[in-house]
Formats: sequence, structure tokens, C-alpha cells
Amino acid sequence: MQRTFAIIKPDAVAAGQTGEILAHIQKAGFKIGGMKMKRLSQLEAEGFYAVHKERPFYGSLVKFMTEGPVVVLVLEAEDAIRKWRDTMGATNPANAAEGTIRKKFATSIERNCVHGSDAPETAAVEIPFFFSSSELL
Ligand code: 3AN
Repeated sequence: MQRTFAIIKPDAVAAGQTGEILAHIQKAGFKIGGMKMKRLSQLEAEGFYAVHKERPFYGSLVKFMTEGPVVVLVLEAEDAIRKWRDTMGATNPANAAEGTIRKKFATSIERNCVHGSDAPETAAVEIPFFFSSSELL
């Protein structure tokens, strides 16, 4: 079993897509190991996306991620990191495969409805960024 970190982003939460995305996650075979709804502070969003600090879209990304509530999740499955990246689809929804969450719900490369850790080292930082060990079931 491997753990990955996921976010249902503000665009999808505001559009009332949380339930459908959670259903998609469960049908894909993930166990939900942790889940909460919260609004990211400016500092949290800046810290979470610090690797993108030098990218031209950083300011806009931080603004987007703080515009409304998100759902943060820990997902468990065999090969969960790769499996969740496949379930989400490509970063740019224009390139996302049929049947993926981003193909169905994302509206742009920035407003792409979900996040997923891209490697074990990333998941190892992102999970404790939002969850204490007592919140992981
Ligand atoms: P992914 O979320 O698929 O791992 P990253 O890590 O390259 O993609 O990008 C993190 C987030 O930054 C994306 N989910 C998206 O919201 C935003 N983003 C990435 N590339 C762009 C871009 N070219 N323009 C605007 N926003 C972007």
C-alpha cells in the first residue's frame, strides 16, 4: 500500500463537484485515509507551491488556490501515486485522456480541479503539510 496526497481545488468545490469527484476516487479503488475541508491561507498556498515560486503563473496559482474552500485528502492504494496521476489526467485538460477527472471537470491548465503528488518524496512532504498522524485513519 502506498499513500498519496490529493486536493479537490476551489474551482471544483465551488461548482458542487466534490461528491462526484469523491465517487470517482472510490470507484477507482482508492481508500480514503484522511479528508478535510478547509480554506488555504495565503501562507499555506505559497508554502505548498513554493517549488513553483519562479514560474510566471505562481501569483495567479496562489490567488486561485485561496479563492475558496478545498478538500484535502490522503489516498491509499497499491502504486497510489502513479494511479492517482492517471486517474486525474494531464495537467492541461486539453491533453487529458477520456475518462479522467480533469477531462470531465477541469476548465484550464490552472483551474484543473484536482492536485496529486508527483513522486514519493513529494507525497512525504505534502501529506504532513496538511495532516497530523492522528488524523490519518
Ligand atoms: P500537476 O498539478 O499536474 O502536478 P504542476 O505541478 O506542474 O502540475 O503544476 C501545479 C499547478 O500549477 C497545476 N495543477 C496548475 O493549477 C498550475 N499550473 C501548472 N502549469 C500552469 C501554467 N502553464 N499556467 C497556469 N497554471 C499552471
